[in-house]
Amino acid sequence: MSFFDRNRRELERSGISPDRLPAGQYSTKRFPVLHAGPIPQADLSTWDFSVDGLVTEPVVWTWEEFEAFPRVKVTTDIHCVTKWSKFDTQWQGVPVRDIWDRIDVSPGATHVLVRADHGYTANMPIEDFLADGNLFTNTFDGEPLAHEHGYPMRLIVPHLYFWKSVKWVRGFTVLSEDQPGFWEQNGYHMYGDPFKEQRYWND
Ligand SMILES: Nc1nc2c(c(=O)[nH]1)N[C@H]1C(S)=C(S)[C@@H](COP(=O)(O)O)O[C@H]1N2
Ligand SMILES: [Mo]
Repeated sequence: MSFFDRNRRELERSGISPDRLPAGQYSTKRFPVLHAGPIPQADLSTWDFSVDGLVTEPVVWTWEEFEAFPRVKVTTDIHCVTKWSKFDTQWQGVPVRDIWDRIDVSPGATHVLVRADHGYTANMPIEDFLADGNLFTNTFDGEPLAHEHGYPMRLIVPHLYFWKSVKWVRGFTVLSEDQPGFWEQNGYHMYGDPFKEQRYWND
């Protein structure tokens, strides 16, 4: 039996339905660290979060302003394109939907490009950006977010491959068409549904 088959059986034995594990994935209890480039140094006194593009007026929030927004808790599974999945991860943060409700989007908007420190970006349709369970979060499993996992804030979009869950997030640009982000320019799928195994351009 292959490693993947064994892993799937172990999952079932531990009481988690294997339906939750997308094809080609294995379950891990570890939390691997993956990113391109160095870990940004966060300075909360100069940190800001900006929204631009197809909005009637660009918005910039300071750390203090963002911190004041109401938070919710989410428990969810995450799926990385490098084949690990992690079950029942816990996050606390501001729902993306609530941030969206604070901005004034112009007609014709279809997609967003989420931006991070050091120029990392990830694209997605607005509908996916606003999905239930998506948060701008600064905790993981009840602890402050570690530097390597995105401190002071990351996005989580659990229903897409984890490269869309932008660490060190600094804002987003509202677009009238889809535009590839960092990995999407480098061979990863424009959408990235783990349950359809949309890993690379031709998947
Ligand atoms: N800013 C930024 N966010 C990023 C990345 C990155 O390189 N830069 N890598 C993505 C990829 S490919 C993955 S798999 C996840 C990994 O998150 P983790 O290190 O917390 O497991 O972060 C995503 N978010
Ligand atoms: Mo990744």
